[in-house]
Amino acid sequence: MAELQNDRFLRALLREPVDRTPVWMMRQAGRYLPEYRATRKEAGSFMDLCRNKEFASEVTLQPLERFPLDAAILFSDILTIPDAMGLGLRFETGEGPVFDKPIRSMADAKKLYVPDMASDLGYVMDAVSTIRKDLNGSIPLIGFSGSPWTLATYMIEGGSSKTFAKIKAMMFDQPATLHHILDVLADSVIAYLNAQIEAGAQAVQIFDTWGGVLTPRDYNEFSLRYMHKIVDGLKRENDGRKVPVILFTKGGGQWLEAMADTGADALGLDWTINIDEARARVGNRVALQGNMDPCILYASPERIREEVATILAQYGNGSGHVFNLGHGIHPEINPEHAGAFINAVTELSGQYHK
Ligand code: 1CP
Repeated sequence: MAELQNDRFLRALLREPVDRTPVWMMRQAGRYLPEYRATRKEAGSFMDLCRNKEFASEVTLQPLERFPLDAAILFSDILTIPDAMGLGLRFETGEGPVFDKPIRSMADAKKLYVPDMASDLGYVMDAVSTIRKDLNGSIPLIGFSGSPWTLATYMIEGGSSKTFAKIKAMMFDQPATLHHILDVLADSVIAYLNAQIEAGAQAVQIFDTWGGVLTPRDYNEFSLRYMHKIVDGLKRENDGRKVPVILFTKGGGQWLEAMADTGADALGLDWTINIDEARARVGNRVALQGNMDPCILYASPERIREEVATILAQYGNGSGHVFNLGHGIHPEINPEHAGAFINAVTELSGQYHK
């Protein structure tokens, strides 16, 4: 495999020296881009977009044509795993994801199985290898998965939730059922991410979007424990290069030390913690990714640049920082504001790496 032209993202995740702070945006391919909306229309539905490797590659590359990003992320979704388990996934317009066959009992849970990566999820691996080919050695490709806890919220609630009433009732009243579900999911995520790595993903991120709704005790028992199992089961090197693992728990700022104990290479931060404090707490154990409030992108380009400067100064000198938003970019954001953010990072960060 040819050398990467730009590997500062992978180097920063491993806390190796870089010339400037690398940057990418969660949800960088998506609805805020008119070209994405056009391709999605052409594809028909969101899942049709994910299942077609040419379309998936096209939308992955769209933000790279606009902005000098240091990483690409596979265009897919975290819900591909429960979909492959036969739960009947639909994306309703304006309503988000819906599962026709949610998991509510031990009898339902016992029917779950680890999907076959080739026959059930081969389309994701085809997208990974197509994107790698189309990137042509320019920047690294990130693979991803949801955390078992986050996937289970959708599978048990039957879709998005604000209260997490059903999964929490199961957690309190039928913990053995929930543990069974989480265990099958952890094994599925290990197989899924290893298959993405073998297909060409050069780093992987675990999205624990809903871990932050748990008490510290429940976070340890129902989310972190399974992410630890995943990190232990991942292939950490491929094609002669380390494959860094990023763990992102939204709302997880209070648990960084425990998250670092999993052996992940980097932790994703949302905007509810100061990055200098996070750095002081984790020391040299992990790199940090984040953590600008995505709502700053509604402000003026000048204000966006100021915020970038503040976060860069807070992190301070040296490698180990990947600049990102603290969560995904919102669909209403003006792409020019996203550009102002990315340019600010590329222009202002060199001084911290002399
Ligand atoms: O076009 C559309 O209408 C679909 C919108 C959309 C997009 C663009 C969905 C449905 N998924 C995606 C792509 C996606 N999802 C990516 C790749 C694109 C990129 O990052 O550039 C990734 C990494 C995800 C991950 C994902 N999906 C997460 C974890 C990250 C996060 O934002 O917290 C979650 C929670 C989902 C579930 C999901 N899929 C889609 C929607 C609208 C949702 C969220 C539903 C909810 O809020 O509960």
